[in-house]
Amino acid sequence: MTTVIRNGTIVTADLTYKADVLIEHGRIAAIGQGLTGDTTLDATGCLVMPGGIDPHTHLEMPFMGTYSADDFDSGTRAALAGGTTMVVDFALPSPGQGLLDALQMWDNKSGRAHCDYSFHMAVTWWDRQVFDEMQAVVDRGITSFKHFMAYKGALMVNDDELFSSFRRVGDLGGVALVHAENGDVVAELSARLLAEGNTGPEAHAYSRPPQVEGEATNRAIMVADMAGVPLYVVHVSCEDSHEAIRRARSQGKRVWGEPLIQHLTLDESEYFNPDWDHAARRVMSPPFRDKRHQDSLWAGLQSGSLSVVATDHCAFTTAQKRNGIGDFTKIPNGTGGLEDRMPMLWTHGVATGRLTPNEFVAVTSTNIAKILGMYPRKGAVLVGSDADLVVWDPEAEKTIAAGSQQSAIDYNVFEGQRVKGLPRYVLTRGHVAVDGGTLDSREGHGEFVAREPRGTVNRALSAWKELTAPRPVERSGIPASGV
Ligand code: DUC
Ligand code: ZN
Ligand code: ZN
Ligand code: ZN
Repeated sequence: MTTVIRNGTIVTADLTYKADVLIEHGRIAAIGQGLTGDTTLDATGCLVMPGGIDPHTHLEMPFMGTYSADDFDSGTRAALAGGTTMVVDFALPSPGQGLLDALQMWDNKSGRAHCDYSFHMAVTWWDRQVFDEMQAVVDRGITSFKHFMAYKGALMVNDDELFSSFRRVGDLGGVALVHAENGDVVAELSARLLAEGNTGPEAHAYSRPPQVEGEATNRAIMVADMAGVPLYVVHVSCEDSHEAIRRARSQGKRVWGEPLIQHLTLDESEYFNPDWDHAARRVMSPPFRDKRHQDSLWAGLQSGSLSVVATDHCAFTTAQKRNGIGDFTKIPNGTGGLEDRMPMLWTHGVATGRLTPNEFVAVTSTNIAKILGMYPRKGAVLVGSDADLVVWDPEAEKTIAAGSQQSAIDYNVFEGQRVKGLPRYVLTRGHVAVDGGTLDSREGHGEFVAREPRGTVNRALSAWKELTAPRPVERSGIPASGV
């Protein structure tokens, strides 16, 4: 059985041209003029692009006393409905739990996936066992390791652990990921705010000002430089963090920044909504910022100093959010966005002229496929690539509404937003999962994507050289004690 996508315009990260795409056995078999197949999908007036890759999701994750509400079933349905054909989730060992043990848990959950997926491995504690197991994790095709510099007492690692783990990731040819917020300062600010009677969701934003993110991002960059490891900074929300990334990149360091669609389009005024539920539903870390920071993020995407747009999809129901009534530190942190990332970025990025369609493909798919070592199997429209494709109708419109979403939660942070630019067809390894507004995907269709290490040859860091023990200095005489 072959499928052909006819009469469309192919848009990749670097090319725009008219051609048909022939698909066979889940892969792109030919690209050219006048192709025919057993099934024809009409792409007249549409753009044929690599399916979106969301490298930052938390599906069915145990967190803050509960589990995130979207699992690999509803989460990957949401992804496909919005034009995203692959997610990268975080396998998260609880403190003391082995990496391979945690990986087994994520293997079990991900059997329900409707689209392809991969994992990042989180390093949430450090000892010899973790060090040893990291090799086996890389051998499984998981080459990116996440570190939390916040969530003190739970997921946070200290600088000594960060440095040790970064060195190990560098030696294994992997990439280090960081959630960059100064967890000690956040804990202190949170306790002070609560003690002063600030218990509402707006206090969440005050407990995590841009400075905590800027400081931690700078620190992570310097530690990565000393450790000799490429660094990917997740959910860059503010100029303070972006500025550190810009500077590092201008110095030749391999550092990438990932803004979220939420931070690009929603701002901190959401936390001052008089409706407690409205504000709490938008509590995530880092919090939404003001216009100045949003402008910085858009500028970063335009100039290339920021590389990827993700969601950090970590959805909680209103009932789960209400656990934090009377204490903002108990509101589960997280928002959804998987289904809306591509239409929202098209609407606010491409339709406004801030991004070209090629840049849209780069930041939603191709760049992360390269960073994570799965290009051109993913993130490309090339003969031999997986047929993970989106046929994008730039004229189609809808109003975002929780009532018609795939996500399992009872609201949507983008509720009521009008978007222009939607998928007409979405293909996951050649299977048509979205046809018009209709989702027809299959639980269990998704496969794990093993990834390649980046290698250790060009770590391309400014100051880094192998840290070898210095030759002991020869001295004559031994100083008297106390001198
Ligand atoms: N931030 C969130 O808002 N949720 C999940 C984890 C994180 O870092
Ligand atoms: Zn995070
Ligand atoms: Zn996250
Ligand atoms: Zn299949």
